[in-house]
Amino acid sequence: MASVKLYGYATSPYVRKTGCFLHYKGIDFTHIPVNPLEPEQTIGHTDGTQVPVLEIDGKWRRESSDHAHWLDELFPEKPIYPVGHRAKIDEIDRWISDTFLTSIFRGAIESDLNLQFRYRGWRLAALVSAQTPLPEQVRHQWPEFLKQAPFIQDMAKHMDLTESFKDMQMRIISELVAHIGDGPYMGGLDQPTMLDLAIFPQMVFGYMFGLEEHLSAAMHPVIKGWLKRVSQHLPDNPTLAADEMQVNSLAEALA
Ligand SMILES: N[C@@H](CCC(=O)N[C@@H](CS)C(=O)NCC(=O)O)C(=O)O
Repeated sequence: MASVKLYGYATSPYVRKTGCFLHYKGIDFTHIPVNPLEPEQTIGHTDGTQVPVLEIDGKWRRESSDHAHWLDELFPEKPIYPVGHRAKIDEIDRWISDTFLTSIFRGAIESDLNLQFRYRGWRLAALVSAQTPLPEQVRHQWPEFLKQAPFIQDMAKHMDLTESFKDMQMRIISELVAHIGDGPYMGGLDQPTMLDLAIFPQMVFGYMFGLEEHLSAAMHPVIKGWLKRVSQHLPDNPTLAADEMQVNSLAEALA
C-alpha cells in the first residue's frame, strides 16, 4: 500500500482542499500538522514554507490543484479530474484559485484589528494550537501575525480592492450559485470533482469550528442542496481540524 502524507495546518483552505481530495477518493493517509511558525520541523525537506505538501512514497509536491491531477494519475478510481471534462474543470478551477480561495483572506487584508477580527484570529490560533501547540503569547498575537503574513500581503496585490468587501462576497456567492447551476455537482457534472471538494470544506469550516454562529451558506437553497449532496461523499469532519475542537454539527445545520 502506498504511503501518503499530507503536511499542513487545518486553518489553510488549500490544505483542507487537498484533504478532501484524499477523503473523497478513500485514500488512506496521514495528516502531519505543520507549525506555521516552525515549518522547517516538518516540511524542512521541501526547502520551503508553503503548505499543503502532499507526499506519496517519498515524492512530494506543492500546489493543491496539481495534487488533484497527481492523485488521479496514481489512484485512478473515483476520478476528481475526469478525462472528458477537463476543459470545464480547468476553467472553474481558475475561478476557485484566483477568486474564491483568495477572497477568504480579504478580512485579514482589510480589517483594522477590531474586536471581531481579533476573536476570529484567536479562534484560528486555538485551532492551530490544538495540533501544534503554540505559546500563549503567540496565540495572543495571532491576529497581528495574520495581518503581517507575507503570503496574504502578496495575495492582496492580485485583488481588486476597489470593490467593497460586501459586494465581493455577494458577487462570489452568485458566481458560485451559477457554477452549481442545476447540479447535481459543480459545472453540471454527475459526480463530485476537485471543484466541489475545493469549495466544500471552506463553506463549512467556520461554522463547524466556531468562527461563525450560523452556516450562512445554507441560507441559499441552491448552495444548501449542493452542500447536502457533497457531504454524503465525505466524513463527518472532512476539514483536518481536530475533532475535539468541533462546536457545531454540519448534519444538523443541513437537516
Ligand atoms: N497555490 C497554492 C497556495 C498555497 C498557500 O498559499 N498556502 C499558504 C497557507 S494558506 C502558505 O503555505 N503560506 C505560507 C507560505 O507560503 O510561506 C496551493 O493551491 O496550494
